[in-house]
Amino acid sequence: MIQRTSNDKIKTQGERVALRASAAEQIRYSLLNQIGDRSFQIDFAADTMADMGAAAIAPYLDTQDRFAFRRIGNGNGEPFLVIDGLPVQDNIPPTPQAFHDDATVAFTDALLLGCIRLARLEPIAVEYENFGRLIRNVCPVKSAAESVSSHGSKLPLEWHTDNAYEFEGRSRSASPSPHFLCFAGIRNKDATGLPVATELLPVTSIIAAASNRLLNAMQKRIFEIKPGQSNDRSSLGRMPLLEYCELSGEPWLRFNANEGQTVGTTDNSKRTIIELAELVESLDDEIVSINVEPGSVLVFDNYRVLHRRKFFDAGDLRSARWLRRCFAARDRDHGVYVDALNRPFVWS
Ligand SMILES: O=C(O)CCC(=O)C(=O)O
Ligand SMILES: [Fe+2]
Repeated sequence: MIQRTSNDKIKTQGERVALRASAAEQIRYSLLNQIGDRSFQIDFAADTMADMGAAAIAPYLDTQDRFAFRRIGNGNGEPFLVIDGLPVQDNIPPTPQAFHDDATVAFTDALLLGCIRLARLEPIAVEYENFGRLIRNVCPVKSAAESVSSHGSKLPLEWHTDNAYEFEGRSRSASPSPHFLCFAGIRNKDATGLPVATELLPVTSIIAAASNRLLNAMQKRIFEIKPGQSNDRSSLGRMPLLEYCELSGEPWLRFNANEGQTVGTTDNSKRTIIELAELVESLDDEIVSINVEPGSVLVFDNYRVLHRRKFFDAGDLRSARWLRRCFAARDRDHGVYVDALNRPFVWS
């Protein structure tokens, strides 16, 4: 879907699936029926939960909706997909402090995983973050309020790619960066009752605004990529920021504007990082702002958009903003398993 902006450029609005108002109750009924009185351990039962969620949603999609799911998973349509109109879970527990019993939100998780399945993507976790658990609670955590992470709130999360390592399909020796980030909304209000946006900046918008000199420098192997605050993986040296996908020709970017995350080791690389950070800061008109509300799911291509979240006042932590987040890949076999048999979704 596209929209013309004031300067007559085409601004992406992403792939969209808006379910009919009557669908939500039917999806709820179907999913509750499938879940029955069973309890699910998501880290072992993600495939079953994805099947249930997909089976509940699929009958209410029209042809255009199905194509939208296919395009996002193929990595060659718009770089993000928003699904609206899903049923909202009953009996939502208080917002956790980082971790909690995942079984309490199995209904929401099944819908999130169902969307991932409908996009023909594979849910994955990484050993080096979130204790290898498949789904992360993106929520303000008291002890992490000032961290630059999905558990923080007081500081902005500046424009970034999550876990910017090798791209999917590029390296056989290490697990790639998560190709897709997928979020389901459970609560999304700050202390004043306003939603907290997840902001996206398409890589194509950055490329369009960059000088040739900057684009050339971004493709050189002169950058060091440090791990995010939420993980302890080692840093990667001699990486380019910009590469092009061999299959789709789409530009893929790895970048993190948070202090000390994407580092230059030469004058040229240091200058390039400053220039790129200034450029992305200047592209206000290109930002797409998504509120991941209860009943919506956001899937975005972590290689084709940067994302950020501004600082916010979390308010009472028990009713604070809470998203469920899952990484997804196009192919599970592109990653290196920690223990494929016993931990079937976890890459090292
Ligand atoms: O809080 C958000 O909207 C985004 C958080 C984020 O950057 C992440 O979970 O990777
Ligand atoms: Fe992130």
